[in-house]
Amino acid sequence: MPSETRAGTEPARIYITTPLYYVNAEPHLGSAYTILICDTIARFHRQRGVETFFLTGTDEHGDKIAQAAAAANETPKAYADRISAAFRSTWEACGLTYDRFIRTTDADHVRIVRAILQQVYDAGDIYFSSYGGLYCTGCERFYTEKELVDGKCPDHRTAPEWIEEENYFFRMGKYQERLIAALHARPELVRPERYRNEVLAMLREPLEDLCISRPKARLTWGIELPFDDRFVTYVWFDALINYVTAVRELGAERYAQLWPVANHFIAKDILKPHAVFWPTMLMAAGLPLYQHLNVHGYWTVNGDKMSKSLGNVVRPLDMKERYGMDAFRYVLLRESVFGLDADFREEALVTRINADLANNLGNLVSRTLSMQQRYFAGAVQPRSDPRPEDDALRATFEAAGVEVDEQVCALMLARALEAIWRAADHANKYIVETAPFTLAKDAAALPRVGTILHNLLEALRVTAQLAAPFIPESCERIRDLLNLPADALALPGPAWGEAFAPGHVVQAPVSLFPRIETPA
Ligand code: ME8
Repeated sequence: MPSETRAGTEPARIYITTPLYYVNAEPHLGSAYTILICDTIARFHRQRGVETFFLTGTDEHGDKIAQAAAAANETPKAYADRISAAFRSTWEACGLTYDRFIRTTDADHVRIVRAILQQVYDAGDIYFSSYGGLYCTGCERFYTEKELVDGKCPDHRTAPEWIEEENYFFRMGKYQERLIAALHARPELVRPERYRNEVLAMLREPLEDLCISRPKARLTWGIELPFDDRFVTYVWFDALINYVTAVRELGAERYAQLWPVANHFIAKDILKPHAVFWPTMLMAAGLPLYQHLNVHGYWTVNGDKMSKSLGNVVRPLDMKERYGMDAFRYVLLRESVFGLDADFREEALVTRINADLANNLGNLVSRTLSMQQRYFAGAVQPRSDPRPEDDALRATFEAAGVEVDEQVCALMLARALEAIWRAADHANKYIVETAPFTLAKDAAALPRVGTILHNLLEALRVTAQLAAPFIPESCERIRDLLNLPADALALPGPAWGEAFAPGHVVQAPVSLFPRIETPA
């Protein structure tokens, strides 16, 4: 999804990935947020006829998982099977439209990791050496003294252990200059810009080689190195390769088409592996770089870091049950700016649902359909005698369409939603200004009432079309209420005024977004 993309010139394809979530925790607000962004962007492109491939899955090897399995009294495989299945069933219940759910224990992935390791080893970019260093088990990586804060891992706030052992190393340092050059040649390789700047700042220090093995004496839960069976692969060298595995398995032609349009979505916590380890690994394997690494911020809950110990973990299925999936999607996408941190508060969510979904969009649907029912038994009337206010309404929706395209391509999903809701707001004001409920008292004015309602049905159709990637279920219900065929929300679709033939019957309203009453 190049940002230079504009309406009408979308790329013919896009490959979208979430991180592969560790199976040491169940799905939560954070993992849900990234996959919801990906799902929205995948739906957006699909709706415009762009071929999309959307990947998610689970990261299952390494110390962290082996320890979580031991704590749960299970074998690592049985444990990974169980939690991976929980991710899959949660995402399915959330209606997410990924094309493959990959597991790092999948046979095709293991085969491709081993093939790439062998290739990089044969090319001389992996060597054997002894190394002593400060190792954080939480991060599964060695830290330099400089990276520690008060002698502790900045993420886990625990003191790393000194570990000395023989291991295999990837000559990552060799690729430092090439990586810097790539970041300069392609400024949008890592975006938004603040994260590109962070990566460039990391690269001002000499880039050390990367330890990519763990001796089996310490860890057996991993992919065995193809050139030394006494070692397993470091979990990041294994997991990152999933992005290639998934499209290689589609055959040479689709791989060649999809890999160059790879768009990874992650949060800032895993910037270094994705912006430094991964591109240098790709260079060593002789593969092109991804198109964009899209980095979003971190969610807190009521101002606190989300954690099991604080008991403030927000679960997507609880939110779905309490408010409906679309409402949860809407609020996460509307209340965050891509790249910046955001804070989740349930009261703010309720306020948003009531204001934007129940009042604004919900009212527009119910007022329009109930008048259509009351005055014309649901039958659409011809549009006649257009007035300036009718043209203004159409122009607002046309402009919203252009803005949605631009904002989604620039990852500004909240701004895209704002544009749609501004248009819906205009439609509500159009009802007040044109006052069809007053005009309808005069039989001679009924043709004008028919025209106004026809315009409002168009407003509903276009709102559903534009909002479909964000709140898909509700937009399908609107389409259904309008009695339009299954493909009616695809873009570009018919021009304004041409979607409803006179005599077409629409349904009576239902409440799409009930108001949420909060205890006084
Ligand atoms: O890092 N706010 O997996 P992980 C926003 N297995 N996003 C959040 C979040 C929060 N509070 N918490 C988590 C791993 N995320 C590796 C990835 S990829 C080859 C391997 C989301 O389960 C966000 O996408 O710790 C973040 O980058 C990811 O979960 C980390 O997931």
